[in-house]
Amino acid sequence: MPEKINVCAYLRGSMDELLEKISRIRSEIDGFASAEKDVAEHFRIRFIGSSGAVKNLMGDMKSILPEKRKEAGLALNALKKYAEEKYTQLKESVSAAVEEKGHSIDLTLPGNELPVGTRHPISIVRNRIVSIFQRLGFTVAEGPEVEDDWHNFTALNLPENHPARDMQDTFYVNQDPAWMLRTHTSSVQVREMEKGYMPIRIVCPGRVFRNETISARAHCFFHQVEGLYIEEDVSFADLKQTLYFFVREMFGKDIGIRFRPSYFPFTEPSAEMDISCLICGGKGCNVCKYTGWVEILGCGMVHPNVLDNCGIDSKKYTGFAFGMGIERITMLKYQINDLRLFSENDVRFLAQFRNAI
Ligand code: 2NL
Repeated sequence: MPEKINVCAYLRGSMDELLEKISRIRSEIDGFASAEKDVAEHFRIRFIGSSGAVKNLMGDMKSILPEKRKEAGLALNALKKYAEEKYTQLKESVSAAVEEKGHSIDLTLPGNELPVGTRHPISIVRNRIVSIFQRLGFTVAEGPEVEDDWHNFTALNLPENHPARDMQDTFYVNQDPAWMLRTHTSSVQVREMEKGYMPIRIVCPGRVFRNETISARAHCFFHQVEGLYIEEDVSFADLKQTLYFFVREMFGKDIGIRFRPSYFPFTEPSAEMDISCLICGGKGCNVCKYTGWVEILGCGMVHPNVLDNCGIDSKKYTGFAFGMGIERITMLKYQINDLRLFSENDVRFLAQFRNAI
């Protein structure tokens, strides 16, 4: 019966075909060696996945003679196992290569934030003040925090019974009136004048000490920048222009200034400089106490007695000097209302100045 023979030949052909396909797939599997991540994935889709080559061959089973199905099934299962083992191998080689090359990082993930410190607002403002004066030709001078009476008081024309020397204001070392924590950085300027060079154009930033009860507006230490310029023919006009340049650089071009007559033992004449209130722009608020102006520094022409005390001929040379509290300027610039914040080192306060300039 030719028909039956034909059918058998067709089915025998199917078994041979299946075995041939299996062997072709095996050699294709053997060709996979790369340790690349996407090659392993490509392998999985090509052979193991739900529409992979092995699964496809399962569909061929229906054209296999029933008595041959067991053999075909075994061959297919062996192929499936072969492909899976190869896939495991490929994956392992991928992770080994990743370890070796150090490529296990997912570069698309956001980075881990590293805890970095911030500059203290007092340092930020001190650096700005100093650099403005450096651009005008001033250099920085520093000196000791423990001073003797001469450099802190006497040379600066502070008479023996001047209230500034009072035990209540000054921290004396072991109650000895000859030694103290400096009450201003003018003592550094005295030391500089005594060196005997000319001209003098310096700024002196530093920490100073006053014996005060700690509150929102007063502290037992604070920071100052003092400035001194001595040469022949230095005038009060030079002082005004220098300080006007400073405040415009520090607070912006729209700032208004005014000078009020004042008194300091070490300058004559003396003045205090106000700037227009940064908070209300001059309209009046509680920062400027409804005057539209806030005081930012004291200044004046160096008293001839101070020049003479430091070995400078007061008939030949004149000079101006000024002093400002860094805390005060910082509070105005960043609208800080309590002096104690500067020394508590609360990171929630300090971190706010991460991007300050
Ligand atoms: C203020 C006022 C001032 C000075 C400091 C000074 C220094 C020398 C000679 C003369 Cl060596 N004067 N310094 C002058 C006027 C005012 O400071 O309110 N400071 C926070």
